[in-house]
Amino acid sequence: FQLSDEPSNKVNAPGIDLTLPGTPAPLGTRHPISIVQNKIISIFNQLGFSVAEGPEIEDDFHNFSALNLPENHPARDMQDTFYINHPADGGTDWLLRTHTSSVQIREMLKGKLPLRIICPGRVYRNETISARAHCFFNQVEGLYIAENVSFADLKQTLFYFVQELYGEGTKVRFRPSYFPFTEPSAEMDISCLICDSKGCNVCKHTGWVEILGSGMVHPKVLENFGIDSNKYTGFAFGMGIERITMLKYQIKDLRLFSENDVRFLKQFTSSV
Ligand code: 2U9
Repeated sequence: FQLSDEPSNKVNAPGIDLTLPGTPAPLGTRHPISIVQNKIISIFNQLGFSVAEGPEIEDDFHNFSALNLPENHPARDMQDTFYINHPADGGTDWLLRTHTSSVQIREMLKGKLPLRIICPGRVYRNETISARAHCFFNQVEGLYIAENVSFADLKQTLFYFVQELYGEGTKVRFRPSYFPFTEPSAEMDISCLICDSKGCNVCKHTGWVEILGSGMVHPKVLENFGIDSNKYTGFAFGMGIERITMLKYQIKDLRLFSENDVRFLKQFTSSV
């Protein structure tokens, strides 16, 4: 190898100008759902929650029965399940998970307590596609089981989450609700960020928008796994990431998330 002071012929060739800037490499951007999912994960990481993942194709036990939703329970109808029956499987009723609670069930089956996890992932429901509904969407569900976990812990955890995600000063309120897997159950609203609670279409002129469901884990769910519900208690929550993202960025149509139109996608930037 020899160093040469002579510039190469190519560099000197006519029409070549080394002072011109290079061709810019097109940079991709993260999908808004990924941006918000990463943000949610990092907030709950600060609170000691770790991420758990599981399969999208599930069986009846992990998606329903283990969650206090026995066969013929009317609440099963609420979820419009996609079933997959393949004769080669010897009649096993496979289904596409309708929530990521099935992942929490898999973690509970490992038998280690305390448990403090969040489960992000895609879920499926047989719904007609519109601006407000889709047959697949993304959820983050959370579960915390330990000794002395109270409803006050649930409220403070979700309050902190909202301050981090939507900004300090965002108000929250809890309304009583019903889920088969939690008792008591509550839905949480935040003060409307679109109109500063003055009243608009998004909050239907109430000043509040619902963002998640939550509750204390039903003792029956704990007992299903041999957990002593007198010694251990827990709280759980679930939210749709699309909904959270639509509120954060004022996106009006759910279908934009799955159409892959770059004019939409390139508007989002993130540090994570
Ligand atoms: C276990 C025990 C309890 C998870 C929960 C909700 C309330 C809830 C919905 C929000 C909007 C689903 O995406 S959505 O349609 N979820 O309201 N989810 S409590 O409860 C659990 C989970 C696992 C073992």
